[in-house]
Amino acid sequence: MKPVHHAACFSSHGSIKLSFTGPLDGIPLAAVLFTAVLLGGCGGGDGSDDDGDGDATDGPSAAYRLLHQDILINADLWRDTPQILSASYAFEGIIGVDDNEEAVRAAGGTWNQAVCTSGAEPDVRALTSSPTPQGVAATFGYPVYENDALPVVFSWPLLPSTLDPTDFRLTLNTGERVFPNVASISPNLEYNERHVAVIFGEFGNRLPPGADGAVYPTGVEIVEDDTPLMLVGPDGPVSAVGLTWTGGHGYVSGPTLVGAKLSHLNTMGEGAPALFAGQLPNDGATLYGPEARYRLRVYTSGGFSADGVRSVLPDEFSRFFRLHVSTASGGVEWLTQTGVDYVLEMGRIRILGLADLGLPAGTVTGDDPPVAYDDCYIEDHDNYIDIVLAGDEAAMRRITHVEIPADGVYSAFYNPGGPGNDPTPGVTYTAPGPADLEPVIMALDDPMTVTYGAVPETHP
Ligand SMILES: [Ca+2]
Ligand SMILES: [Ca+2]
Ligand SMILES: [Ca+2]
Ligand SMILES: [Ca+2]
Repeated sequence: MKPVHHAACFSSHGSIKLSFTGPLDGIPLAAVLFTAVLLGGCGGGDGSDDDGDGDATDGPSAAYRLLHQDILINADLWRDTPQILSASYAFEGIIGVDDNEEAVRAAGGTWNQAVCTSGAEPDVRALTSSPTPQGVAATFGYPVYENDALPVVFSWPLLPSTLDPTDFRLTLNTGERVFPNVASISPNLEYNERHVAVIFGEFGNRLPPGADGAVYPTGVEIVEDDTPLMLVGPDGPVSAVGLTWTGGHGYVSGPTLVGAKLSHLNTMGEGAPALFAGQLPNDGATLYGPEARYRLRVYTSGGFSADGVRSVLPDEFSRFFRLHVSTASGGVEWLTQTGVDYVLEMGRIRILGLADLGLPAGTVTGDDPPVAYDDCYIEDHDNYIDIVLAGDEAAMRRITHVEIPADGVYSAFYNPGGPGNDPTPGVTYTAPGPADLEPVIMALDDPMTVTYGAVPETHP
């Protein structure tokens, strides 16, 4: 994980409602928000010393509080009703580890071999998916040490200020009930995302179900705490208390698709607070220009990576995916390649590539070498990938499914507990995801999104 510096202080007292009446660009909003935070001033008015060292006198880190303001812009609704779409025990013991190979391997993580085209040293995120305790403190509020992970994937965006570890009661196969140590919207933190609560805690081990001594979660329930978890639907916030999920074990079966939604490409809500915008902008318009007209966003049950560590690259559509189109005669045509005009009876479809990953190739930031699509590429490692399309709307309406064949010439996806490209012999890593065929939700007429927001009050 890239280091996140505590550059901002933020008063949690008071907020004003914003009503969004016109087109909004997420990037300027992020800049405005960041300015507002700075104007809000620093100081221990809430009794926390905000030094982020995680001692008992600290509240959650300032960065965490900045991230958990209630702002949703053009966030997708993935179903008609509030639901948990998945909550699989993801991976074990690798969250909160010092960023060196020895420590990561000792914790059961992995450390990739990676060579940058530029000759530069790889960012540590290109080498391991294990974040440091300090990195966890920035995005989850407090440091944790060798914790396990579980993403709770919702059908509607959540109201970040209501998200706490006390919202999630897990039942283990032993009958024990546990709560996580921390919870965050990270890494699904753009204003048009925020559907996933990632929780870290002590949930189990890597032994398979049925083995002597195996410990793993069998279910998750949203329970009522002082700030009941809220999801935001078409009529505003609703309580998530009582929602449940059972099953799912990352060492038995890897991540899958839980949604695929086709929309007119719209960058409203792209972006995040500046502290967290290292891989932004990463939208289809930024990567592919004005030809990019449609966004087929896939939503996943866990992190998606070719090996658990390495980023998915914007030019890797055909490595992982194909699209199903229903033809006028009732048959199925597969769209498998980027940069090809598929000419159907009802018009043309061209797959430009993938987005919501990282920056476009060639981008230069500071003293870093230009971004390249290689082993050292860093994406946002969240639960969304966009398949960016050009062509005719009538043809788009014939897209029925996104498929992950995960076989033959197609690679499977691993969550961040996967083996990497140089696994430690004898260590159990998470399993690859299965073949998957996800029906496409048509959102060309009704975009099925919500916007809801408040920003910290400024003090003139
Ligand atoms: Ca809560
Ligand atoms: Ca993203
Ligand atoms: Ca994005
Ligand atoms: Ca993403």
